[in-house]
Amino acid sequence: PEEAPWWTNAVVYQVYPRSFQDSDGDGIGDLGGILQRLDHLADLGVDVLWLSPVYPSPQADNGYDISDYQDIDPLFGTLAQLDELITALHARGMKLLMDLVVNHTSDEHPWFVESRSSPASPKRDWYWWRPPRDGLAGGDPGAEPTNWQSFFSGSTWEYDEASGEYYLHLFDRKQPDLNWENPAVRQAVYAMMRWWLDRGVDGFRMDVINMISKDLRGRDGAPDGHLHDGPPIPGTALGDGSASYICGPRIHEFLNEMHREVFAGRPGALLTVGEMPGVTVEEARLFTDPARAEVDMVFQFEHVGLDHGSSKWDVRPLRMRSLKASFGRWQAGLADVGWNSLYWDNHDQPRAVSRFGDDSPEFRRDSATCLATLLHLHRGTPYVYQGQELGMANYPFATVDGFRDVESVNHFGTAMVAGQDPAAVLTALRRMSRDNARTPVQWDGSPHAGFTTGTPWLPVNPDHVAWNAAAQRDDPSSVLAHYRQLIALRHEEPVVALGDFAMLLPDHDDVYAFTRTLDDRVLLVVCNLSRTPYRLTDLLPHARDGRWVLGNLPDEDPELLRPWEARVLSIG
Ligand code: ISL
Repeated sequence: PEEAPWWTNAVVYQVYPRSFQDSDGDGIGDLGGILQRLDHLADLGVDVLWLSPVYPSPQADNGYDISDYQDIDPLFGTLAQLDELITALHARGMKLLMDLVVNHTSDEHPWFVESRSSPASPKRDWYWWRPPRDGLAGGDPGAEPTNWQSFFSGSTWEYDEASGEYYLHLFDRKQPDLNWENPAVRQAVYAMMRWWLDRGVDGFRMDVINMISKDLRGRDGAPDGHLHDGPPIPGTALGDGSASYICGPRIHEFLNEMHREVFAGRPGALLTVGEMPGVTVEEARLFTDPARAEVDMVFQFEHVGLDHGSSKWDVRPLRMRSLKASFGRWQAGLADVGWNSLYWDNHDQPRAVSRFGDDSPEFRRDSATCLATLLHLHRGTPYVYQGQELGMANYPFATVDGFRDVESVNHFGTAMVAGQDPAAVLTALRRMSRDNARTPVQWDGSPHAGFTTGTPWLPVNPDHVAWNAAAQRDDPSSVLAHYRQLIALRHEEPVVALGDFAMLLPDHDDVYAFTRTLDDRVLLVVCNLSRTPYRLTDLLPHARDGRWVLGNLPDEDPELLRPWEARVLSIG
């Protein structure tokens, strides 16, 4: 068989630069700060650093609104520092993955400024401009070309008085969507990507890349986009347009073209990961089938949607069994072709220890390490989000004024206009807001946790006094030490990277168990996702003869699986 790609035994670490480490006292993390903290990454043993956007940006969505693709925002530093980061990472055997945000630009990007300047502009067609609905005046309620709801509340269409037309923005109004139907747009993006690869970056994490192909054709291809209205969303005047832009008609063609124009034939070990909300297992098989040359792996969203009701703000209790069913399907679906990416945390999700684990003082450490073991022993490439390796938890937001994220702020505003109960909205924000993941990394127990000498842009979690990197670094029982072990295990044991996955006890409510098998090496992984102790040998008799490989609690009683205990045993 062909040699497995290098990223099958790699672990990726995500840095959200604004909250990682500040080096100049302005309260916002920067490249200088990342350069100071590379020892932390080396000590953890990660292989790749994925850097969330550092490009020039008005920061309407913390850098996911880019106004210049080929420079660094002074907020974060300079291109010279980015070059320095590439060199420093490579010297330590690590790689740099840049964030590629090309579904949309900032409205302050020169491309959009030009596009907006006139319907006759040669760049008009680089974005999605549409007239008001037949018979309605632009700007009137309901005159939007389609009824789609934006990810960040309100319509996806913003009216432009000057030209009497609307432009499309799936996210904030300051994030107009690029028109990938236009070949000149695609070539401009590919040229920019080649420029970064020539500079030495090792690949890209591609933001909402499964949304770049949109179906806005009307009957006979006429641009009367209202034919694409989506099903109504209860409680709003808007609809769900996702059928017209999630994995749209030309998505595979575009990604294959990008591969050909940017990556094919390039020397070096590159990595591409497509962020794909709403992607199905069946689509993911196509995206990650090496023979199709699209992307190496995708981020899917099924498991982080299990506690969503009608929206992410309608928080539902999470059944561990549905988590098993979901992960199990993805493991099976991408077993013979394709590849999984594995994540709990990122900058868009609440902290996993608070959401899937148990962040009470008694079980925080054990549930953080249990969840980590579960994830890292799956087949796929694990991603660690900054602070996850320290057991960082959700922030205790007291009032709505504490939130900074555009999604949270817009949601609160919209909910108030709709007459919802402010206390209930605050409760949902506390659980689900993306700002939970965006508080500064807790480096030590000092007042701003070693993150900044100034005032942090988002406050440090008060729990940093006890939960911080300095306290954990030399503690063999820490969350940090456990992550170090899991990462080393993937490097050392081919079965962790490449073994076949088989789910055990699919109907058990609390115990998540599976095997990984490669030739005659078999690992049994058992994780107790609850406060209830179980007799392990009753559940899984073959655990009795297992030899200890790794665990998150001291190896005391082989018969008993304690609350939030995780064990990896060798049974082959
Ligand atoms: O967090 C979400 C809202 O509930 C997701 O829908 C999120 O917006 C989606 O995962 C896309 O995320 C990516 O693109 C966004 C950006 O705000 C996110 O930070 C980014 O990860 C727009 O660029």
